[in-house]
Amino acid sequence: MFNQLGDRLKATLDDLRGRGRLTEDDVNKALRNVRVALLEADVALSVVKEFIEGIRKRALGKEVSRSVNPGHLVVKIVHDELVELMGKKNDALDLSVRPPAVILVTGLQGAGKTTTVGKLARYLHSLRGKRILVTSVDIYRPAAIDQLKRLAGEVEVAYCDVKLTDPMQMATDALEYAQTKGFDVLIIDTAGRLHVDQEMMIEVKNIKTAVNPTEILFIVDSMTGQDAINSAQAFNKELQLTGVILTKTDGDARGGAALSIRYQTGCAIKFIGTGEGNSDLEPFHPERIASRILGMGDVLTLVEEAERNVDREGVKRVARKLAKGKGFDLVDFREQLEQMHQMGGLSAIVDKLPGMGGLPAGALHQADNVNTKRLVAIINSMTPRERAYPALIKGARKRRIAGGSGTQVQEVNRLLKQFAQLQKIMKKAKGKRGLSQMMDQLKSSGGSPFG
Ligand SMILES: Nc1nc2c(ncn2[C@@H]2O[C@H](COP(=O)(O)OP(=O)(O)OP(=O)(O)O)[C@@H](O)[C@H]2O)c(=O)[nH]1
Ligand SMILES: [Mg+2]
Repeated sequence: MFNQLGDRLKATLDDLRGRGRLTEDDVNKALRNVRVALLEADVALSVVKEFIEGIRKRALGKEVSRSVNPGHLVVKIVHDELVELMGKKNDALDLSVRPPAVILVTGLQGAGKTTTVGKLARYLHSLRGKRILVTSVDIYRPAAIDQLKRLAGEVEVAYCDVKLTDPMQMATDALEYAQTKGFDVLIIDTAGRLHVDQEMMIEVKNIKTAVNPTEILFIVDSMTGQDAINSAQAFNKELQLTGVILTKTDGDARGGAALSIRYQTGCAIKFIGTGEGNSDLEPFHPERIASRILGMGDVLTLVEEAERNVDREGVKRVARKLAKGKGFDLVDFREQLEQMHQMGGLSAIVDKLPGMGGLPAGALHQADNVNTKRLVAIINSMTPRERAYPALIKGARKRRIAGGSGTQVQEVNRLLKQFAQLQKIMKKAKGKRGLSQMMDQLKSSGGSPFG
């Protein structure tokens, strides 16, 4: 998400960053570019106008003219205003009620509701240790119930198989079951509906009345841009939503909905869906997203992901090695490959590292597309000495390794190239006094690269 916006903003702001003095003209020129970038990202004109005025006022103020590095300060102002626009801080799910807390999930057809119920169930169960019950009251699409049953199985939470009656009754039955069995959270998946379909809107309002949800979440496809905002507004009016989950952000290059939904509807984005897998769900942190847009990286999300998906000892081992000034070798690379695979690939990680925006994106995406297993097989076919000293690997050795791993010499070459790239990244990170220290530092400064 935000690739185009990020590129444009970065180009504009990089131009300002280095300047010792800023004239009103410089600021206006930069703001014109910011404006175009936001409009291209599909942010509504009214929002853009207000956003730009907010920045202009501050950028032309005393604070900036007195600053030693005015360009830098303007970047910080843009960052702050982006954070403000998206709602300041992460709005977490509020489940602090007498259990079971009920989460009602609603939205248009195909928005990603059922998938998101699976992801949420996994998130709350695996990461928050909650006892989760899910159920579907979609009686209209025959496969809908089976779809959620399968997902529940995958993420290892209970599915409540209530008698097929009407959705309100089914929701009530599921709640009763959750109460008697002592579940912490009941998540109710509903059929997709349009806000103009009165009958269907009455149905979901009835469900709401019957189960008194703690959270009413509107699931919406990020790629629908302004339409996402219009539908969120309409659903909010009928149901008084407690939050929004933006799905399919992985396919949304523009990001307009993410930027403006909060401002235009008053509803906070609580999570974003970043893929089809059950773990592709991220809490929405405006601060971090703003940093990501401006190419300042998103180390906090990376750290959290690492903590979630990765063998901690492995990370610590690499961090310790780096801290000691020891090199990053192919054995570490193999370990990293396996872990990266779990975290969505190399490009997903590099996107979030500060200052890494400039790396060749093509090469990284290519890295993702290569089957991790093949890469691991290649490394397995090396001798320990070769793993420690990859420079040894020349023609004959390459052929032997390719043969041993059932791959081609080109693939061995590619792996060595990727390894060299990563080694460079690791060196850079070490220059910043070690990855783990850098992350700790960022954590304690609240995640802002400005401290
Ligand atoms: N790439 C991507 N695909 C997603 C994401 N969330 C959902 N999908 C896909 O979107 C499609 C529809 O998802 P569902 O969860 O069935 O949508 P739904 O809202 O339950 O659909 P109905 O119940 O028919 O209204 C599926 O192919 C999902 O895999 C996401 O964050 N990223
Ligand atoms: Mg569904």
